[in-house]
Amino acid sequence: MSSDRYLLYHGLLISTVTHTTESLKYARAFPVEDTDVFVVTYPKSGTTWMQEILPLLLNGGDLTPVQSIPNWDRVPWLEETRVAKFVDRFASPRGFVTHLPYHLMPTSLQNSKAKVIYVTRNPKDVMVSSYYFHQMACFLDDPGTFQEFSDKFLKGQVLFGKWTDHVKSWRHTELGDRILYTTYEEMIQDLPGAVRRYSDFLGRNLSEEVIQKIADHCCFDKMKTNRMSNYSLVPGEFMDSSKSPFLRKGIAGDWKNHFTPEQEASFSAIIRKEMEGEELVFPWHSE
Ligand code: PPS
Repeated sequence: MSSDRYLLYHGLLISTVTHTTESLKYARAFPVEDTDVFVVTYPKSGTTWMQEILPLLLNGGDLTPVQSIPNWDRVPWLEETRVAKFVDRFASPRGFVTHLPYHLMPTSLQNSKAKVIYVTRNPKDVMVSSYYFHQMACFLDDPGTFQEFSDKFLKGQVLFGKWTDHVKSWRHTELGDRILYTTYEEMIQDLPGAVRRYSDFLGRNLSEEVIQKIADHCCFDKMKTNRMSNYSLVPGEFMDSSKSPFLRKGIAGDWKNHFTPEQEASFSAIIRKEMEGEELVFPWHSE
């Protein structure tokens, strides 16, 4: 592993291209406002998708921000360096994304009234998506073979550590009804239904017409051609989309095109063992 590409923060590997020790400290000390909304994801679980959906939920379906502001400034990552530069000018209600585990979130979150939407995705699809992302993101180490990357993924030697630790950390919070759990697969299956659930959770009370407008705008094909969301604004020296586009396939179950039956069995057995006792039921369990 190339040491200048990553820093270690509480045992988690984090990219130095967008984070510093200071930005991570900043996130921890961040003064959360009661109206803030945090979308939390393990990487490659639907972050960019929610950066499209959330502003539309918060502004009642006005497409202006998603057509004029890049996703990373529209709904910034709490832990990245950029956020400190413009957060003072950010109008409430503010939307953030973060890949942080619960215990590294701002200490002010707990006593605020801020809300959290936690998005989970089938770890096998997360791994596949991340494998391609490592091929196109020039600031990350080459993933090696699929098997090598899968081994690293299961050991947590990847960005933001182990998938299982992340998911578990967010199941044991003191946030009560201020956290909503959703999945990438729920969005794939019924995007208008998912958007309606998020709208109700955030108390937005949006009409069916607006819900449908948001869902229509946030479909994969529209986002793929939205220059503010498809990462085409990022210079080729950082992301080489000829190797793999950032918005790659946008489906559930692509793992079936990549895992051998043996790889699938051993991957699933490890995840199942680490999730023992959690009694979580995810859409992909019935596959
Ligand atoms: S990151 O790097 O953590 O911000 O990546 P993240 O945005 O979480 O995940 C990228 C994957 O999400 C897919 N995506 C979508 N799928 C379906 N519909 C929509 N609208 C959508 N937007 C993003 C994206 O294609 C990546 O998944 P894969 O499987 O690689 O296609």
